[in-house]
Amino acid sequence: MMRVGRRRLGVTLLAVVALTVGGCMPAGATTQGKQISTLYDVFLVGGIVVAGIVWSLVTWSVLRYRRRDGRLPVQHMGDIRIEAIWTAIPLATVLALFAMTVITLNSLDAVQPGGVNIRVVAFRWQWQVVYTDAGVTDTGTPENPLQIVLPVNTPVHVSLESLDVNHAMYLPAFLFKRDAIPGHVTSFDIQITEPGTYPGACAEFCGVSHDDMLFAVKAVDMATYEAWLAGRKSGASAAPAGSWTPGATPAASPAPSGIPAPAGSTAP
Ligand SMILES: [Cu+2]
Repeated sequence: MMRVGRRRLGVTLLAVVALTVGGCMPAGATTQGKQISTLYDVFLVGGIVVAGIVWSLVTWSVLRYRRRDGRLPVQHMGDIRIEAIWTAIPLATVLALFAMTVITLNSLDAVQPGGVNIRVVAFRWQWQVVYTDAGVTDTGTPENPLQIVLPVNTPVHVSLESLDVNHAMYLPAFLFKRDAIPGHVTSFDIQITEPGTYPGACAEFCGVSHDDMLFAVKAVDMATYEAWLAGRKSGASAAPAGSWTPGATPAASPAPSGIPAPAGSTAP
């Protein structure tokens, strides 16, 4: 009876932990984000197991070997076997986590064949995207934040640059943040798995209007993306139906005056 009760308590605790972890940890809306999420989960579960072992042993030894009747418990000095165990287990744990991290990082940095290319340019205080395959450019404004339209289930090769100071491209739903550094092109791949609109922002304090640097990624299926891009080439509206900014007029926003367009862009 007692054993059934304990088992139920154990199952309930596990369910609570699983729900908490699931609720706190977004899965990532890209294949890369999902890999990062899996790595986070491994670290979190590993941390919970280690904390459980350490706290249990400390609590047990404090209670079991407390001073009783004014006398110290039997004192032990040096035990090679135990010392080897408490050195080997943490070492193996850290090495395993290190190996998994390296494997995940290499996988994240891998460039997939095919796909579409975009150049994202950060400047004080907006974003610009150049769809390099089509020669189409969009620039955000505070009133009309940039919306980067991308196809789902297709590798997207991103070249990220800055025209002035350090900015950072942050997309929480992708579990992704990358610095935009002046004079340095940062390249990475993303592959979005779910259609949807994902808000992003500059995550590097870059000056007085840093908070204007909002943008969004709108992920659509390939057919919609290609039709939209073809429409843009022939001068149609900038964003497909369902733009993320309520009330915003979908129109190609020109680069603000005084902001140099990146080399090769077709910004007006
Ligand atoms: Cu910025």
